[in-house]
Amino acid sequence: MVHSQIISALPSSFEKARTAGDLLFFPSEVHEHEDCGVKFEIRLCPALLHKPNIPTPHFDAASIEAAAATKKPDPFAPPYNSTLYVSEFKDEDEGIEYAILLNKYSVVPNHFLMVTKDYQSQASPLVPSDLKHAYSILLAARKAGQHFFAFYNCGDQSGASQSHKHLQFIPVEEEDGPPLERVARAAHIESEYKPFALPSLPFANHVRRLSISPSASADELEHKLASAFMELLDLCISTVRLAEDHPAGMPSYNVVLTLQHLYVLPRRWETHVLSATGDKLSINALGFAGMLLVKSHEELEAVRLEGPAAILRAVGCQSVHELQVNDGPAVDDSV
Ligand code: B4P
Repeated sequence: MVHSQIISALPSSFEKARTAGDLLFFPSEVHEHEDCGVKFEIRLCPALLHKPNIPTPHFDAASIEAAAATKKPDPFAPPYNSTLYVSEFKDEDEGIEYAILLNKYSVVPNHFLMVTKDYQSQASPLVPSDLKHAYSILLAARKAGQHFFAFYNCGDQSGASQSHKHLQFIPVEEEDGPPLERVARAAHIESEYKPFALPSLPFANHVRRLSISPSASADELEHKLASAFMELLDLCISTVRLAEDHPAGMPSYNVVLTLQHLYVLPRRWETHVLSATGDKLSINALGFAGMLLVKSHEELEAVRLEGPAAILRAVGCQSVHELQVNDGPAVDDSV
């Protein structure tokens, strides 16, 4: 019930926040570019050049403590801006409280966030309750005839700009989700119950097909999503440990969740320097879902020239899926 109320409250909340000036909407246009079998959507949004640039936070304990000491405001801690606030709820099993907030810097209408009310780190993995509620929101949207997917930018190199745990939800026009989802749906896989990789993509990608009945109980939903996530996270950690030039520290990764698939994409770097312009392009989970964001025509041309898949390979990891499938996840605990 709470999940469907979120979906039904979105349009009026969005208009109210925009009219009040608390939500900034940046118009954009989408350019398609096919690469490695993916119909990438490159969104050109020149207005974002005027958005204040939030530096990527560091997620180690010392940096978080230092940020707290400077009393830098945390936009995802209560009290919330009343026009960006949509609702809140509590997971009765885990006792975790969540708030639903509209994205203050919106490129797509009705883009919203599910944040933990208590401070949790954006470098921490998703927990079963996060996954269950995220999926339930996607399900509620589908019941209302709308299509959303969820994403999570986890860690220093993931493209996250806020250190307080937040999952994001963005609407898509097509029933078959973001561009990456169309590739996953078309994939012939060996088993519905095992992780797989999309071999046409030049970067490491770990995917699980979710065979979840819309009438599944909350417990069943939580169990299936949590075990799928743990399997993918194990593979992601194994991929990172096998990567030759991976930065030291906790692994960073992006998560994409649709009604049919869960994806974990390991990361090496947050940004890619475009060879044609020298500009730094920040990539988050949306980039791996097949939706890249550029702020000028020059950046658009530079992305087309270099190719979105090669850019994602540069900020992602090399796939070692074959090795993992043949030998089982190679986890070196000494690293
Ligand atoms: P993060 O996980 O930390 O970072 P992000 O999504 O990569 O966005 P970033 O902040 O780096 O912005 P960018 O210029 O790249 O998420 C933080 C989220 O909280 C963001 O959605 C942010 O806007 C939002 N937020 C920050 N302060 C807030 C506040 N006070 N109250 C409520 N929300 C707050 O990108 C600009 C925007 O475009 C972002 O919303 C981004 O998600 C979106 N975007 C990026 N690529 C896109 C694409 N291909 N298509 C559509 N939208 C895209």
